[in-house]
Formats: sequence, structure tokens, C-alpha cells
Amino acid sequence: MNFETILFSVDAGIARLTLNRPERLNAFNERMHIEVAEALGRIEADAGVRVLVLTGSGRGFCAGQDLSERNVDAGPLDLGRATAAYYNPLICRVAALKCPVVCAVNGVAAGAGVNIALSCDLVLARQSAKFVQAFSTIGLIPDAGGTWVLPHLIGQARALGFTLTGGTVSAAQAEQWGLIWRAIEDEAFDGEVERLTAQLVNAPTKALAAAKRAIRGAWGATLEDQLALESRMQRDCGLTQDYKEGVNAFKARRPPRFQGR
Ligand code: LHQ
Repeated sequence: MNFETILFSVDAGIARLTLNRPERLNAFNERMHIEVAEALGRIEADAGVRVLVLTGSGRGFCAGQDLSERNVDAGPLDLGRATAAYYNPLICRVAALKCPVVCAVNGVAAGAGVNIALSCDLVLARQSAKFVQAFSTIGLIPDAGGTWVLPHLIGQARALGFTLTGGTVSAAQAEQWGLIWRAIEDEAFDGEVERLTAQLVNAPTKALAAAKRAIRGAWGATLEDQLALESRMQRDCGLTQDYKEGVNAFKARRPPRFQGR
């Protein structure tokens, strides 16, 4: 498939997916959904991928659904179909990837663009970026997992305030609330994304994937269930090459060379 709406590459364990409709602030049309799904399929099929970096081209990260292609006067639209067909699988697949996913929020994120960013594991945002819960301004509810992730991350009061006012949150505020991992000075942003990516591509990928799955699943689990899950996962991690390498490197007082195996 020739990509028209995204840039996608895999090199030395690093997958890079850039939403690439800058003239529309990288808003999603159907073609972009199809291409992102294709790229995710390639990552899922490639055990050599050890980190995914998702970002946007131009001055925005993603403005959610492309509204310019919607003819709301032509008759009733079934938006439930669009969410079920495209957004819901996208969110679930990003959350389930067996490698860490870094979201580099290079500029404004709005509507589903916010919630796609929040489906990633580590969200870094440029200090000048902002998050806009645009849904209520066009008569919709937060989709793409927004109603689930927001109260979990920032609590009900902030989730409701953010959503019902269609409010805007700065990158600094988002970090302070715990909505994202870090807000970074604009000049330092690209370097910091690369530093984190380099760290993650050399990390013990299987352990990171297990930790990600355990933490993401914890919201619906009891302590007892979670402890049992940790035991099962720790058994698996203890059988990896990377665990051996980590312990040997510690004993030899040298940096570990993890292989993701
Ligand atoms: C856009 C868009 C956009 C098209 C900026 N579409 N062109 C799921 C399931 C099914 C259906 C419905 O929805 C959903 C989920 C959703 O995501 S609903 C929410 C959809 N998104 C929005 O409502 C956000 C709309 N955009 C904005 O509020 C602003 O553009 C933001 C706050 C993102 C940025 O504001 P500015 O920095 O002032 O930029 P701008 O408004 O001037 O936009 C720049 C260009 O991008 C402009 O085009 P133009 O040709 O005039 O330069 C916009 O029309 C275009 N654009 N968002 N979603």
C-alpha cells in the first residue's frame, strides 16, 4: 500500500508513524484510518519493532475527525459506525502493542486527537502544544476512549470540567494533572523524543510489554488478581535472555545490552 496520509518507517527496531495531513492539522479521514491500520498491522507482525513513535507533521498533532468531509445536511449520519469501525480498534490496538508507544504531541491535539494521544504509553508534548476537548463544541461526546481514560487519569472533576466546557488545557497543565508524562520546552522537544526513543529501543522489550499490559489492566482488577498476574508475568520475564543479561551486567558493573528477547 502506498501511504498518502501518513509517513511510516521501521528502522533498527524503531517504528515511526507520522500523521501527515498538515493542511488539516492531521485530522482523520477514512484513508488515514485505513493507512494507520495497515501500519499497525505491520508493527504487530514484526517482532523486531521495540518502540513506536507516533507524531504529526506541521504545526498540529491531530485535530480529530476531519469535519470538512462531513455533509451533515445530506441526511442522518451514523457516527456510531465510524467509531466502531475505525476509532475503537485503533485505540485497542495501540494499547495492546507489544512494545512501548511514545506519542510526541508536536502541536495542538483536538477531539479524537487528544484521546488517540492518551491511548499511547508515554505522552510527551511540546510546551506550546494544547489539548482541546472539542467534542462538546460540536454536540458530541468524547470518543476514542475519552470517557474512560479521562476520569482514570485526571479524576472526575477535571474530566467533567475539561469535557463539558470543551476546554483547552496547556501542555504544562496536562503534565501537572497527570494527563501526560511530560511537557517539554519547544527547543528541546525533538531531542528529548529521540533520547527517550533511544532508551526504549534498547530496553528489555518483553518486560516493558508485560508491565504495560499489567498497568493498563489494573484499573479493572482486584489486588489479589493483580498479584497473581504479576507472578505469572514475572515467571515469564525471569525466563528471558534480557533478565539474564540484566543480572550479569549488574554483577559485572557494565551497562546491559538488551536484545528484546
Ligand atoms: C480541520 C479540522 C478538522 C477538518 C482544523 N477537520 N479541518 C469521531 C467519530 C465520528 C465522527 C465525528 O467525530 C469523531 C471524533 C472527533 O474527533 S469530533 C471532533 C473533531 N474535531 C474538532 O472539532 C476540532 C476542530 N478544530 C478546531 O477546533 C481547531 O482547528 C483547533 C483548535 C484544532 C486548532 O485551531 P487553530 O490553531 O486556530 O487552527 P485553525 O482552526 O485555523 O485550523 C487550521 C486549518 O485546519 C483550517 O483550515 P484552513 O483551510 O482554514 O487553513 C481548519 O479548517 C483545518 N482543520 N481542524 N477537525
